[in-house]
Amino acid sequence: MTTSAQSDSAAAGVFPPSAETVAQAHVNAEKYAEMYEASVRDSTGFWREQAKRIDWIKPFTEVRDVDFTLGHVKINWFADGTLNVSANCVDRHIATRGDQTAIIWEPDDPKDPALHISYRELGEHVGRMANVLKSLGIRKGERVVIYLPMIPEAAYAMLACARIGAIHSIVFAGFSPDALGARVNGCDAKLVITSDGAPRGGKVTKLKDNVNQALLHDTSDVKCLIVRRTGQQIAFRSDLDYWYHEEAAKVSSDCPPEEMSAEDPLFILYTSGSTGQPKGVVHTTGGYLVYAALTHEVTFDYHDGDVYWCTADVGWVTGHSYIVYGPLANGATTLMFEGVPTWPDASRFWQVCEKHKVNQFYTAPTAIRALMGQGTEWVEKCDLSALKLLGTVGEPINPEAWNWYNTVVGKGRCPIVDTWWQTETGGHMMTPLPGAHATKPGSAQKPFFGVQPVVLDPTSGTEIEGNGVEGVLAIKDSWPGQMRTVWGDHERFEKTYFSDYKGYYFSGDGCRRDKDGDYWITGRVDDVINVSGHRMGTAEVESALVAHAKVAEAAVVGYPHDIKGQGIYCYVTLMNGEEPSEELRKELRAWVRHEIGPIASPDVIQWAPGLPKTRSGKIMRRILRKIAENDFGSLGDTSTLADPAVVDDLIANRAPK
Ligand code: 6R9
Repeated sequence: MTTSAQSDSAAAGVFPPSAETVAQAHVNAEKYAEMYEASVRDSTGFWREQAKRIDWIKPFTEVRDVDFTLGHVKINWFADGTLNVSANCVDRHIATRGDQTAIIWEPDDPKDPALHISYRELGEHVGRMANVLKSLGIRKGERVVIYLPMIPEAAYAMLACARIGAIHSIVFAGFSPDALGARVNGCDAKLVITSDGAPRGGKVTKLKDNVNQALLHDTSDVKCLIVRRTGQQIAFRSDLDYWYHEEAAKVSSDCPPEEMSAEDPLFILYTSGSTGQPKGVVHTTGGYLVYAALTHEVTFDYHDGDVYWCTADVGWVTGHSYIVYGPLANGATTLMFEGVPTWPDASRFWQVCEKHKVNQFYTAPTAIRALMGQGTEWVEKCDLSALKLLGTVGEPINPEAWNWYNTVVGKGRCPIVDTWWQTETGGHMMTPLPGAHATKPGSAQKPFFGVQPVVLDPTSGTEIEGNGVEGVLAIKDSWPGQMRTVWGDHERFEKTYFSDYKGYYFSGDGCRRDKDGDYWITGRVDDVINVSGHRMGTAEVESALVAHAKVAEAAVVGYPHDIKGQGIYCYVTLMNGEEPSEELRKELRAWVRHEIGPIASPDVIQWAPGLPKTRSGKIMRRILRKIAENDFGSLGDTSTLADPAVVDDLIANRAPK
């Protein structure tokens, strides 16, 4: 029942939590205020207490050692403590909840049976896989690339690496062989774990073939461990390839966990930035786990016995923190889904919710928008009465999609947590908490415990105080889940995040703080675009395009796209003598997909005889963005261009979207 106070607020775009939500929540408004204040006033005391939620082998004495000064950036949490992440996510639960389901696995094809893997079984799988890794010669500190579909073995592989102290680097299975190869080389991996094929939406990607192509020019001896998923034919490299099921049969499931320092790396995850090739974001052991576990419990208001489902892929940070590490550290039941929202039909998500009685559901705005376009009947025919909470992540959510999610999926009774965070932050940074905040469609609302967001003036870099202000978003102090460095390039780490605004961690996002002090993310302020919640550097797409023999120059920008949030708009200048054609457009699209992967497929390619450049040769992306957005009235000052006529030509010859 909606009270009249609630419906008045709803009309104003504010949705207070129901009395029932507040009553059951771990954190209500008073507790949030009190804990937040304590977390900022006494960061050391707060996190010393929170760190008790995980098991330490040797307790830490020092909570934090942090410096954000350019040239001296260091971030250490709980540094002299030791622990093992897999022991925390698996072993410690076996005594108390060994028979409880740890992972529900829902396969791509709904006709195939789901799996329920208990904590005890998870322990056996992880131990066995850990012993297989050891038998293949993987030692503590070495890197293992995981290139797998969304199958339980992906979680086993992550935890097996953690168990023996190997550092995993997951590459999303939708990435091309080239992108995979670059990441394998980037972290100097000794082993790639993959599968024969990856079923998704009824189609199969030949993952092992991709690995073979990726390693084709590799002169080192990268081994490959292959999980049998589809049973299809593969090209087996006899000296370097191993079937997982054969190796697993040779080892025991008993593998004692390695004692790791809190600051030993747990994983590397490559992510896009505004310049250059993707960088390897490094997360470490103790702080990351404390932060992933606490945010999972508090943001989703997870309670023992709940069934929690995050629809992300483990190839992205969301899958790391909120399918595997956070939930399993909390002894939760976490659902892993191999498929896609629209296959066999647009009710798949909701059927899975009904089938497994999902209590918390966490997805991306792009999926909501895509499903919204299919109509409400796909949702309405499913029983969603188990749902207690909905979440979104990855990009700003437009109020229309938020309202649809709220009314059609949540029936107006499930709080929506719009979680703003990044690969770099390890876990949620700003989000409403279900029992503490009245939500507003599109607002990421309030900082999580220990997070001190500031709105900076983009030019002067000074903090803009007060409410009703807008600027760029930075964070004032460290939190345990923060990334520690860029793999192999600490200087790049400092330059990317600590050089533009001295003394702060710079997020790359713009934001607004409204009159109530609630935060609204306005999108990236750098050359990163967000396509269907996937982060991509325009520079990466540009370098893929110019690698094509017929392309002389390319500039890539984002433009508003109804479903994807942002689409990829490419301005392409051809080599002298090359003629634009539809065929060439198709060829370039296929080329980029091949170079990076289908997620980078250009939406629009416009032939550009010239690009707008300053006299010093810098491409003026601001103008290209405006043209891509059809916003010709506000091109701004074009007088500094070397050849202002270029702009008229680009406007006159816009490509169809
Ligand atoms: C977790 C994740 C990070 C970028 C981030 C921002 C955008 C993420 C958002 C959001 C508005 C939200 N972003 N969550 N924008 N509202 N709730 O997505 O990590 O892939 O590294 O992307 O995504 O622009 O800077 P990642």
